[in-house]
Amino acid sequence: MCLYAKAKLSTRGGLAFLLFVNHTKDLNKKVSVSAQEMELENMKKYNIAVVGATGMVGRTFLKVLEEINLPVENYYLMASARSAGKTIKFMGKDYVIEELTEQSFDKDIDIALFSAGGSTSEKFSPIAASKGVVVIDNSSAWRMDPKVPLVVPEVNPEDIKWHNGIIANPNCSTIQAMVALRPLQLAYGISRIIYSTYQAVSGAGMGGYSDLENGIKGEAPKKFNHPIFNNCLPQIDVFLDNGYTKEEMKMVNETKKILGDDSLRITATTVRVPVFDCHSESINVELKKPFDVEELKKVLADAPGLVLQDDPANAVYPMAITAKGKNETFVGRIRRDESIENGVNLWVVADNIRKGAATNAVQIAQKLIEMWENGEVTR
Ligand code: NAP
Ligand code: 3JM
Repeated sequence: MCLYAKAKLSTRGGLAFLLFVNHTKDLNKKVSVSAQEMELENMKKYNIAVVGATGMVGRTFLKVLEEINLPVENYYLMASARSAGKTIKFMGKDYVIEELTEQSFDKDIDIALFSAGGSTSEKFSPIAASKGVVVIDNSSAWRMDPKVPLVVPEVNPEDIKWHNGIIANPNCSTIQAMVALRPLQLAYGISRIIYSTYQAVSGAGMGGYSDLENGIKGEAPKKFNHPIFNNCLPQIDVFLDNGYTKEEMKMVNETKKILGDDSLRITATTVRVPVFDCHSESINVELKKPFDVEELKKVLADAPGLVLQDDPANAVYPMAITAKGKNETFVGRIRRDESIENGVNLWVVADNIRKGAATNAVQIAQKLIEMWENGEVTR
């Protein structure tokens, strides 16, 4: 099922690696090959900017980029004036942080990975796009724009093809749900979804992290409205007129757009819990067709980017502490919902800053480069 394989010489340790992009579980697998198989000279290299490089997501972008080995000539790391001039170690070098300005994209940049908040993205993404840069944006600013594809590479990679300079990365809670739900949609059809989330403080950036760290020491919160230590906050993002939070409506609307089905009935309750990393979600799904639980588990076990951890007898199920640092999404506690016809319950966990943000965006970049190389998308 490999869609594309490209030679890439890694400078680290003088070893040669194949950059191997596919839609199996080994999305980012590196395969060692001999130097003779390399066609490095012929390979185009790209320039990538990381906007918001000093933040929680931005720093993870850098880690994932170090691991994935894209064909890159130059990286540019950008943040606000507060960080300009500071250095960050990346790819074994010291990079100086540049201030993001209207002139930042006047140089030859192919892809910009944005994670600098909604208003920064609203202002600077169109400027970058107007200069030929493809923006992969982590904020909610563009996600529901009909001209902007909203992409999870395991689910709807073909949507990348109709981009107009901006590709949106979904909300962290939506991404991991999509990886688990798409295989069920394909196998059985989905009519209704009930999301209940248990979200880590890292989803609220450096400020969220500090609130839990300082809260443990008895200090008052700065980022959240209430203490998060020893507490659960049934509010993520602001409240809307319908009584839902913006985070809840992001899950509802983004799910419909990614799964391509406006008729889906969806409700969500999103909760911040005193966990540093990884979001956990209880997902109740009403399927359109009858199913056998063991067959459904097999469907999930075979799905791209998803790992089945479901052995209740041995207390095996996905957990935040075991998902931390991983690029995959984990699913378990799979059981029939006996209160409705064709209902099933899932417990889905992923590293919200990796698959929920940085990993997903870098995978979009990887897929875009593959499409450029294959001629499926023109530069
Ligand atoms: P964070 O830790 O607070 O970092 C914010 C980053 O944005 C910092 O690098 C900051 O630079 C930069 N920034 C802020 N204002 C800027 C400006 N005017 N110009 C340039 N850079 C600016 O937050 P985070 O957790 O990394 O999240 C960043 C954004 O990513 C969020 O606001 C959200 O939109 C998005 N996000 C998405 C997901 C997802 O689910 N896909 C998850 C989490 C976050 P300084 O260090 O210079 O201040
Ligand atoms: C996750 O600009 C902001 O206030 C960003 C708020 C934010 C978002 C968002 O709406 O872009 C913080 C954390 C997200 C997100 O992924 O939707």
